[in-house]
Amino acid sequence: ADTSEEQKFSLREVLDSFRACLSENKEIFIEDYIAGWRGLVRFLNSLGSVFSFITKDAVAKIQIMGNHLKSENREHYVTFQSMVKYELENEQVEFHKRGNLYESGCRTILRLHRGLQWLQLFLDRLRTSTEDSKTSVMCSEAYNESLAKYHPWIIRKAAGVAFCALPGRPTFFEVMNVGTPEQVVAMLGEAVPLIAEVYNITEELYAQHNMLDLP
Ligand code: 1PX
Repeated sequence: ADTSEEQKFSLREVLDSFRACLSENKEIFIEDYIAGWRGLVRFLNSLGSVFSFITKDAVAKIQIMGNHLKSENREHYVTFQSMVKYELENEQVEFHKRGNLYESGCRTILRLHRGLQWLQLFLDRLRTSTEDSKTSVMCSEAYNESLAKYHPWIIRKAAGVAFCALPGRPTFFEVMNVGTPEQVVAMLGEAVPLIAEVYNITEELYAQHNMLDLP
């Protein structure tokens, strides 16, 4: 087979990873969750280098989690639930001030988790959009309702500039590589509730342990 074809990103793979990350008893597998994020980063990178300041931070966080998955403590980094238990019991979580536990899994996943809320809001807007809807507007609305509240002015400003570089809806749908616009909308209809479920389970877990504001 043509390798360039095999390498081609499809948003379906991302969806498959987020589906695989949910266990039967509603735990979240770190490895699949991170695989989902790797796919998202690949997608964003394929849209151009304007977005590299965004992917750089996501890549750094993916890397931190990758290190945990390979570390001698990896048996504790199977699910979010096992990670939270392990890090809390071993005082690997900072609650008040950012210190030298910068690589804690809990604070790292919290950042990605906030990004997932943006994704859920954005994909839902894409799903219900019409041909003349602007991706940049959908993207910034989703951002303002989610990640923006955690970001300082300078990052919000840079994000706003990057959003303006997003391709229009027809190109965006093509790059997703899922098929016709109707097929994209159908896939989004599956993706949004799935991502919402992963988001909600994580949110509840973090709320239970008062970890929604980790520095
Ligand atoms: C079909 C749609 C697919 C789109 C894929 C897009 C992938 C989204 C990637 C979003 C990554 C967001 C992670 C943000 C983590 C974060 O908040 N980090 C900040 C705090 O980190 P710290 O360790 O210091 O506590 C950090 O300061 C962030 C820096 C730069 C990123 C800020 C902009 C985020 C914009 C998110 C919207 C992505 C637009 C993609 C357009 C398609």
